[in-house]
Amino acid sequence: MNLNLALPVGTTLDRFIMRKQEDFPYASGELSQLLRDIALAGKIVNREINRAGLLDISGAYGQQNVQGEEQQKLDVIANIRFIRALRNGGEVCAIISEEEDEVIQTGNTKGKYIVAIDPLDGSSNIDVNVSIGTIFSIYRRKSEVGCDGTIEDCLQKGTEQVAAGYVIYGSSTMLVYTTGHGVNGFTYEPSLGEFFLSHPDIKTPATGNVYSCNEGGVNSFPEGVKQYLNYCKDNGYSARYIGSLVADFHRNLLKGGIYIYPATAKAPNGKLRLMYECNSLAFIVEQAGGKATDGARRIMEIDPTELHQRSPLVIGSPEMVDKVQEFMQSEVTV
Ligand code: P6P
Repeated sequence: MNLNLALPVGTTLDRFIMRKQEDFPYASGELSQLLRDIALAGKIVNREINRAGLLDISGAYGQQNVQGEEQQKLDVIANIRFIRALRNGGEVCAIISEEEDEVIQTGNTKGKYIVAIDPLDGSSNIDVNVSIGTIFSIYRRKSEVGCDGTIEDCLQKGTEQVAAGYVIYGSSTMLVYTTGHGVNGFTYEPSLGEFFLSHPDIKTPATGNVYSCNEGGVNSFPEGVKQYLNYCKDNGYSARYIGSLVADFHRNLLKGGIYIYPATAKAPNGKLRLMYECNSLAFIVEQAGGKATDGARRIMEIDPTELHQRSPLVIGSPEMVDKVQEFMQSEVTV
């Protein structure tokens, strides 16, 4: 199988998916169709975001989500759009969404896949025109087809992911995803309604000099994280924190760097969600040569027990993640 067949920049997403499927003679096309369904929803959400300032769809929705966070109108719209695309696509039997308390059964009992999704992460940035993103993971169901997805189908370790990706709605809109054979980035051309391969076979630099962390909570950070942040300052690193995970992650993925959201007094288990933020980005970063831990354990080895459980996250260039771990371990031995 020529998995590393390099397709030229400018290849459309559709053609890329089709050619990659040819590398798997037994692939029956469902995962390919599922990726297309996600791309379609990303195009629709992109259009809504770009019009938000003109229509009354920005700002708060007036309700809170399962996390107790103020839902933004575009959060709700994105959630509806992705659920509808996945339901209509027919490949997904159940969905975990940041915006929904419980598992969403799509009614596609023959669907082979589960999707865990944050439909619009960083949405508090919508009104101030900062990049935001959709983050997703795809798992194969463990239960037999023919019935609803089960909680066991949904609570799978990150190592069980068959695909993961994100859509970043920024100065340009990009879809970046992996199916376990490298990471590829596609840039959206709205005038043509197509995603085109623009970042083939993304590899993250082994190290970098950018650290992304909200140091407002530093007084309650673990000692090892505090020491690592001081190490960054002593070595003249640059602090870059957009407050939008997908934006910080994407920059660090391409240029090298590290994103840290540790356990804090306000978020004793970290703020970010394991199933549709940490695992998704961990799969991508590992496929690009990077690392993702909770400060000690590999993110993708964590056994989930709750749909919306949180985890501390240390993710990015492998040498930088290792350095954090060094400080965290020395904290333990002190
Ligand atoms: P804080 C957005 O709410 C988010 O989930 C990530 O996108 C972002 O990196 C983080 O939380 C920001 O959290 O506590 O720094 O405002």
